[in-house]
Amino acid sequence: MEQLEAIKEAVNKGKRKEIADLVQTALDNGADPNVIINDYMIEAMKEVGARFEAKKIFVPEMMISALTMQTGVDVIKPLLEKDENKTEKLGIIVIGTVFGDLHDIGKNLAILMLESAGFEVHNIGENVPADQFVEKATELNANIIGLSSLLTTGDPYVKETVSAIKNSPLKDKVKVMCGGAAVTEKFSVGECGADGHAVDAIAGVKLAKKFVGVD
Ligand code: B12
Repeated sequence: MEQLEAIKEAVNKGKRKEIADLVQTALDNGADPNVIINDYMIEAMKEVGARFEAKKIFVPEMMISALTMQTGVDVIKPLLEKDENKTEKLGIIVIGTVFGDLHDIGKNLAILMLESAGFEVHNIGENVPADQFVEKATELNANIIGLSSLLTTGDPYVKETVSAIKNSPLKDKVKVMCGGAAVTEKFSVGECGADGHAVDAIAGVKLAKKFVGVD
């Protein structure tokens, strides 16, 4: 579909004024909301990241693409949001981006998908120190803590946060899952001791369901 390529192009080039109409038209023509996000918007952001790395663009352009993606996701959001009539929750999840890291798009998408799957999710924001994950999960009696990390400079904070959780009374009550472009299964589970790693938001939902014993 022509609009799907136009959506990718709009995120890539940061055409923020055009994105809402493009997404709405694609939806009206029957495009799947998950396909728009995963196969076109996220793909565009990967290309943006690669151009940034190659020094072809700089932080402002990266920011405009991010805002464009957010504007597009806002159009899709109501279609993915939880069914308010579903009263029984699968579990309580606390999610934040680790200390030093301000990236929030992936975390927010993971939250959207987890909520639409039936979890109660508490977004504790970005640049979150280790002890705040522990405090919030304790206060809310959470079943799962989700960490998002996009910067490799955040690796020590992923490690510190997982350690803080595993050295707290939450140890036997809460499962920890990690996501975001900077973390791998090997690092987050193997080196930091998290209970699981999710390559994307869909994998995050599968993992969270596994943690609470639902399939
Ligand atoms: C957009 C962007 C920005 C925006 C962020 C805007 C925002 N509101 O988030 C801005 C411009 C602010 C920015 C700033 C910086 N950025 Co930046 N950014 C990106 C970019 C292009 C896209 C990230 C993104 O949103 N992707 C789309 C989302 C949907 O994907 P995602 O985050 O991976 O999330 C998915 C999964 O990973 C998963 N997921 C994510 N989190 C979680 C959590 C859980 C619990 C679960 C289950 C799943 C999950 O689900 C999501 C959906 O499937 C990436 C490139 C890239 N390839 O990632 C660089 C990138 C991450 N940035 C980078 C850098 C270097 C920076 C800066 C340091 C630049 C600078 N010199 O200032 C600053 C750091 C600021 C800070 N302190 O955080 C580097 C990091 C390199 C590294 N190895 O560490 C990257 C990789 C670009 C590059 N190739 O060089 N950035």
